[in-house]
Amino acid sequence: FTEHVSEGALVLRQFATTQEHDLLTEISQIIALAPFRHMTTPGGHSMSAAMTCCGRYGWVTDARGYRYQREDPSSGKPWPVMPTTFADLAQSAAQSAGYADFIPDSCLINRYKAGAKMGLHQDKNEQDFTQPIVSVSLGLSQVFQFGGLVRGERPRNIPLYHGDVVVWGGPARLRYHGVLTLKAGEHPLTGSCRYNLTFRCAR
Ligand code: MD5
Ligand code: FE
Repeated sequence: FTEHVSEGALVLRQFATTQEHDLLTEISQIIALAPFRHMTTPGGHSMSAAMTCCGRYGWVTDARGYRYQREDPSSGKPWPVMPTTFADLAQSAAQSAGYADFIPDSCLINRYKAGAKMGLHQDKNEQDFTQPIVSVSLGLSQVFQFGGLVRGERPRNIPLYHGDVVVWGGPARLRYHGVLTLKAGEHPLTGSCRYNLTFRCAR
């Protein structure tokens, strides 16, 4: 079932549950090649969410700034290939939301453990803001904050559950957003964490 959160933002509840085991198996294969790591912001803070990537471009942050790059900075090697199950899921979700020509070239995988959060920010390191972003939530639920186009606007809180897929496009594409601190819990498939897959067209 779908929920319209705002103009351009569509929550597809349970859209990814049929592929849940495949998605988690693919994550374990990706992290064998490109392990989760806590990257550093340009301001010198360690991010509380652990991250890795797959696809042609990976999103990275370090003292030099935020950017996309072809190589995993931890290994110097290209990021793992984006699995077909990932790309197919992202494309079919985008298609359901009216973005028939979305071809993600990047997938950021965030792992949140109890206490981890992501402060309000905009995703603006991509070249083409007419392309949507697709996010897939797996494991523990976490409260998503959906803000406005300026940081000062009070965000709405939207809980995201295992299997939920969100398509952020059009006027929602550049909205401020974040996730509140993950509460401790246990999920039968992911244990004590939440994973989020963020599919983007970087170039
Ligand atoms: C997460 N990740 O739950 C979120 C899901 C990130 C990030 O924010 O940058 O890694 S992506 C949510 C998103 C993306 C683009 C636009 C909007 C939300 N929005 O308009 O609210 O780990
Ligand atoms: Fe974001």
